[in-house]
Order: sequence, then structure tokens, then C-alpha cells
Amino acid sequence: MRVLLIQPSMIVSERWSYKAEPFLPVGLGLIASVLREANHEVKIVDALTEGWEKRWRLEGNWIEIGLAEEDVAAEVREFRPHVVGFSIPLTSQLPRVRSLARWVKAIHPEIFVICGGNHPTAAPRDMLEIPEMDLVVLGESEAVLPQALDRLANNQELDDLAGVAYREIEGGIAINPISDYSEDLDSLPLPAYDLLPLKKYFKITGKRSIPFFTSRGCKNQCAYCTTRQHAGKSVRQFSPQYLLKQIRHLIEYYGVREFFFDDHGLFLDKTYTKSFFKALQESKLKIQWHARNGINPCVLEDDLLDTLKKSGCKRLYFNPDSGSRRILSRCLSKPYNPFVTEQSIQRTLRSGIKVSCQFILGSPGESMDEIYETLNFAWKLRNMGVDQFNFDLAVPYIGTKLRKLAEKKNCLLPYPDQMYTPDDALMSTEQLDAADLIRIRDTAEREFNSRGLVVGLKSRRFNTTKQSAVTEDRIFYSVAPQPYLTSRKLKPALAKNPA
Ligand code: B12
Repeated sequence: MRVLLIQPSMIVSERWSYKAEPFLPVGLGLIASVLREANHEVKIVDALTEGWEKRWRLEGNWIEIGLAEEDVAAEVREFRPHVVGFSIPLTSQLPRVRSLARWVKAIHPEIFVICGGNHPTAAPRDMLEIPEMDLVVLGESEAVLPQALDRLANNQELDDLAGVAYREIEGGIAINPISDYSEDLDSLPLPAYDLLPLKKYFKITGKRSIPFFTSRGCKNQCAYCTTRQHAGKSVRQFSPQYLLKQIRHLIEYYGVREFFFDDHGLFLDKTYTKSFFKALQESKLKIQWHARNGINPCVLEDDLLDTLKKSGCKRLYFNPDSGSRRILSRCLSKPYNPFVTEQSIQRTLRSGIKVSCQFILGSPGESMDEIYETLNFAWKLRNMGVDQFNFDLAVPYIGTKLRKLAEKKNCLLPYPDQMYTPDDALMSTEQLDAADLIRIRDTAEREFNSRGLVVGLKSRRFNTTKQSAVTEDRIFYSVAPQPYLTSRKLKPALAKNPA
């Protein structure tokens, strides 16, 4: 079959549009690789990366970043796919999927429309309420997707296939939960980097850098994160040999020099972490790396930090989240306390590795005193030498514990459905309303800035503002064209998809 995989644009508030970071669809690269191995013809359209400098001002002052929907539709028309698959890691990508799905069916009503990623996994039912959506693949999909496509091609049922959601013939929605997660990650092919717009991504980021993943799953259950629901609670790792092969491939074929380790499991098992970075150090590969996710302060002892530094580590992005123990344990379910984090940050800085810190303000029930605890803690870290700080407002993403807590405490603020960016206040607390929270967040960022600090959002997240060229106005959804039907005959074996 011909499968067109699309990373849609994202729609965010104006302020967030200056801070937004590029998101390379490595997941689509992996799926593409697996599908190619199964003899499907695959193409990726990364509307977010390809259209990064395009900023559209939509009704309601929303800003869309990415290719215009007509341009994506033109790709569909040209490739004539049997299947179109949308990747939706971020909820802010969802609004455009709604209209693109309509375009796809207007181009040919029998193109099969599917989706996957963090948002659909958390909200499969909502996805199937989009009339044009035919199938949702839950969680990791390297094993499930080829099977689902085979069944479609042969007009077979999906009812005994775990990890998919679809509309039943009788009209109901079937959700077949994920039954297991692949243990043997080394059996996966390398992502199809040749199908990803790497040149453009390097241009946006200004460096030959790439997000990189050493594991799947997370044993922690942080209230704001959906990784555990998406990839399971047991951490599965790629072997150091597999990872070195992938790193070499990226260096040799694409000239990558900087790696952003982005998975949650990298620091959860000290023995594994040490063995991987020891292997990296011994490989003598000349790379720089940073870890943006999942820093576990408990394992960062001096010996490990020494290995990290020698293997090329430049910066670790800690998530202290809050300075209040009550907020950490009762609202955010964070397993680390501020004292342990502080000690670990001190050791990291001593080892010569730079540190960034990310905080979350405005959790349900958070008081002004607790916010002060966070700001004071951040200040202490700043005096120790931390040079990048981000303050985000808490976002109750669908599928998270934080959302359940917000619903229980009745503190969700009215907000356009599923237009979530970590910029506007989406919840109030008993003491603080939206305006207070925004003022506090803005003041915190300004204060940390005005003392000569770089607010992390700028340097961590690449200097993307300068690329936000001209912002053009357009209406939210353009009207998909009248159905355009191919005059060629359909192959019955392909579930009546266009030939
Ligand atoms: C790494 C990461 C980042 C990196 C970017 C990585 C990149 N690829 O360039 C950085 C640090 C930049 C980042 C930033 C942000 N991130 Co982030 N990020 C992640 C993380 C940890 C992994 C994403 C990833 O690339 N995975 C690796 C690939 C291999 O896996 P995958 O994309 O999931 O793909 C697999 C499946 O999902 C599926 N699949 C994917 N697409 C499709 C499509 C089809 C058709 C099918 C069938 C299957 C399928 O198959 C793939 C292979 O198994 C996820 C959480 C997680 N564990 O997934 C959060 C996550 C996506 N991020 C999140 C958030 C909130 C953000 C930020 C808003 C945080 C912030 N406050 O700044 C920003 C937004 C950036 C922006 N553009 O504005 C949230 C999104 C929540 C939501 N519902 O919107 C997540 C889910 C974490 C969470 N809190 O739960 N992020």
C-alpha cells in the first residue's frame, strides 16, 4: 500500500509561538522504517518542520505554525495514498488534524485515515468522534500498525487486535487496550531518517542536533505526564551497541554532532546509564550531548557524572517542578524531593556540566506561600550556578492525573476545547485566578531574566523567534474542496482504497 504519514502543524497562543520548539517526528520515522520493511511505499510530510517559518494568524488570535492545509492536501493528491496517518504527540496539533482529515476524505473518500501518538492514545474516543477518522493506534505502533494494514488490505476484522480503537459497523466505538510492549527494542530498525526533513530541522535549530531516545516507558507517575500510559511502566532499553550504531549512522550520514537525549528512562537504572555512557566514552565518537528529560537526581553520583562529562555531556535539564514538598507529593506525584534535587544539582555543577531547571506554577490547590517556596528554591539554585530557568503554568492534559485532580477540585477554567499550550492559565487555584497566575509566571521569568540570567526558553529552545517571518491572517478552517474522485478503477483487495 501507499502510506502517507503526516506530522500536522500546531496551533498555539501568540506568546507560545515565540517559544515553541521544533518537534522532529522521530516516531513517524520509525513507523516509516517498519512499513518499508513490510514492502509498503511510504512518504512523510512534516508540515510542522517544513513550514516552521510560516506563521498564520487565525480567528481568535491563535497562531498556526506550519504548512498551510492546502499545501498538505496537495501532497495527498500527488502521492495518491491508500492510507493517511497523522502523528499527534501534542494536543496543539489536534485542531488542524480535524480539517486535514476532511480534506483527505474529500480528495478520495476511501483513503483510510488513521492516527497515533500521545494525544490519541490518551483520548481515542475523542479522536473517533472526528467523522473522517477510521482508526487510532494506541501507544507504540511498530508491531501493531503493519498488522492493522494487512488486515485492512485483506478486509479482515480488527476485533482481536490489541492496541487499536475504531468505529464498529453497528456504530459503537471499540477500544482494544494495549496488551504488551515490545521487550526487544534492538529488533527495531533505525528510524527512516532519509524520509525526515533533517536539513530543514538543522536549519531551524541552527545546529546539526537531533533528539535521541535510549529507552521506552517510565516507572514514575508524574501527574502531568502521559508517558506511562503511552509506553508502559516498565522501562525497556536499547542496548548500548544498538545506540552506538544509531549514533554512528547519524554522524556518518547526516553529520550530526549534538544529541538531545529525550527519553524518560535514561537515568532510571544507574547500571544501565553507566554502561551506555562508558561505551560512548570508549567509542571516542566526538559528540556533545544534553539530556532534556527524565533526570533522576538520585543516581547522579560523582562517578557517574564523571563518565557523563567525559562522554560529551554539556547540560542536564532538571525538573525540580516545585519547591514545595506538598505540591510535589500531593499534586504532581513527583518521586524526588527538593533536598535531593539540590544536592544532585550541586554535584552536577561541580562536575562541570551545566544545569537548566524547569518549574511548574499553579497546580490545583497551590497557595501563594507554596509558589514562594518554589521561587525561593529557584533562587537558591540560581545562586549555586544554574543558568537557565523555565516557569510554565500547570497544564491538565487529557489522560493525566493532574486533569483528574483538576476535575475533582473543580478548578478547570473555560478554554477552547483541546487547544492546550502551557502558556495560558488553564486552571485556577483556591487562592489564585488566571490573571494572578499569569502575572506571577511573567514576573518570575522577568525577575530571573533581569539579573543577567538567560531564561531557558530562548537558548534551550533554539532561537526560533528570528525565523518567525511574516505572520499572515487566514480563517481557521478553509473549506475542503468538493470530492475529487480518481477515474481509475479501485483494487478490491485494498479495502477499496484508491489505486
Ligand atoms: C522528547 C519530547 C519532547 C522534545 C521534542 C522531541 C522531538 N521528537 O523533537 C522537546 C523537549 C522539544 C519537547 C517539547 C515539548 N513537549 Co514534549 N515530549 C517529548 C516526549 C518525551 C517524547 C516524544 C518523542 O519524540 N518520542 C519518540 C518517538 C519515537 O515516539 P512517538 O513520537 O511517541 O511515536 C511512537 C508512537 O506514539 C506512535 N505514533 C506516533 N505517531 C504516530 C502516527 C501514526 C499514524 C501511528 C499509527 C502511530 C504513531 O508510533 C511511534 C513509534 O512507536 C513525549 C512523551 C513521550 N514519552 O512520548 C513528550 C510530550 C509529547 N511532550 C509534551 C509537552 C507538553 C511538550 C511541551 C509543550 C513542553 C513544554 N512545556 O515546553 C513542548 C512543546 C514543544 C513545542 N513544539 O511547542 C507532552 C504533550 C502533551 C499533549 N497532550 O500535548 C508529552 C506527551 C509529555 C507529557 N507531558 O505527557 N518534547
